[in-house]
Amino acid sequence: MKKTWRWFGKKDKITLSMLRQISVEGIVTALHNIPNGEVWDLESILDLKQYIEDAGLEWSVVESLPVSEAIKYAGSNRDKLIDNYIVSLENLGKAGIKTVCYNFMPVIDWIRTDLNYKWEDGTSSLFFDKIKFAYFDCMILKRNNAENNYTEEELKKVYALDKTITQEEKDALIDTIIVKTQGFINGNIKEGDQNPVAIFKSLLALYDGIGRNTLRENMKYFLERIMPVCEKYGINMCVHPDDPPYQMLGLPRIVTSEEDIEWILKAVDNPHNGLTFCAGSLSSGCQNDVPKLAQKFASRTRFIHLRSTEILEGGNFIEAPHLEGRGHLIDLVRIFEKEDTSLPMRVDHGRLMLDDEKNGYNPGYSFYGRMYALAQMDGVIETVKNEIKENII
Ligand code: DNO
Repeated sequence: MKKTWRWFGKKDKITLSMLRQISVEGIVTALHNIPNGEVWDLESILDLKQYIEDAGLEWSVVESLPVSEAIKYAGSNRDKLIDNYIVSLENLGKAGIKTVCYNFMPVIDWIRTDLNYKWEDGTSSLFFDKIKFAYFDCMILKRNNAENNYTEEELKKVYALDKTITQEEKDALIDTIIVKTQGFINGNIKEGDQNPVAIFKSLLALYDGIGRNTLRENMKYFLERIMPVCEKYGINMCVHPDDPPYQMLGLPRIVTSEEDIEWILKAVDNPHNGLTFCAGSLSSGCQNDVPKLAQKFASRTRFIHLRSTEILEGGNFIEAPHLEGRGHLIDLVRIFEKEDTSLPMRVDHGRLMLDDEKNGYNPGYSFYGRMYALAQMDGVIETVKNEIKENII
């Protein structure tokens, strides 16, 4: 595996020279300054590429080249937006950057209710609390028929929470779910936007009447249109699973399970239509046996996110330490190292620890936390390489 790191560009407080010191080999990044839907021009791509190479690294993966909402819900301007996407891919291809991660989640990318869940040892991590999420859905968004998505027992807890929750806690929940989490990965809503709940609701309304089948067809349409440019330049598209991998907020989610992934890979059966194997996202769905999925989809995997979660009682889930939890990362390294030793891998979502918070590093995208996880995985990778060499596995 090639050891890569998600870096948020020249403004990232974590610098490339820091990454050189901790054995990172490749960079995963995007042109974060270009608004969603606009073309990534060749000059900007080459400029960032050169900046990365000057630091002795390479730009291994684009994460993400975002797919605009109108492509997902098939708005009237989707063809124009796909044309722009194709030009961006062409420019990336000309620059020799050939692995492109994207997702096809409507409106909202990853979802957590808590970005600073405290562990007993003083570190903190991301957390998803089903009741808090249901509270956001039923009592803050007041989505039509939201109650139908929760059990009676869950709703009782939601109503009980309503009696004790403070305005400050409500604001924090809104900020976490639809502003902060989305904000630093270039989501639909940015820090400073007025009335994010109203913006969010109008985005949800774009998907009224759009179910899983329609979204699948729209994804197929998008993939079919971009495959020729991918073939021309040898670009591998790799879709990121939905995080968490189940239906939420009445929105269709279509990259959640073995059946979903199989559908996508078969619908456009082209080696350039590949997968980002995000063990963290997949492990937070109880339907998924992560090593089994890795085994099945290894040959179409183009990029790996090593991260693990633990599903807790009541539908909550937490980011597990990288060597624990439902991600079974040691098994995954064995599977993927046998498949292709050059697959780019990044550790994902480290804890906040030591000086991470003080230095203003983002939850999930910490420095010390990810460095620690990278060192753990580095040890696993070297051990597995040796197992393969000695014919032990
Ligand atoms: C969250 C990330 C996602 C991912 C996108 C890819 O931490 O894994 O935001 O980058 O879904 O498009």
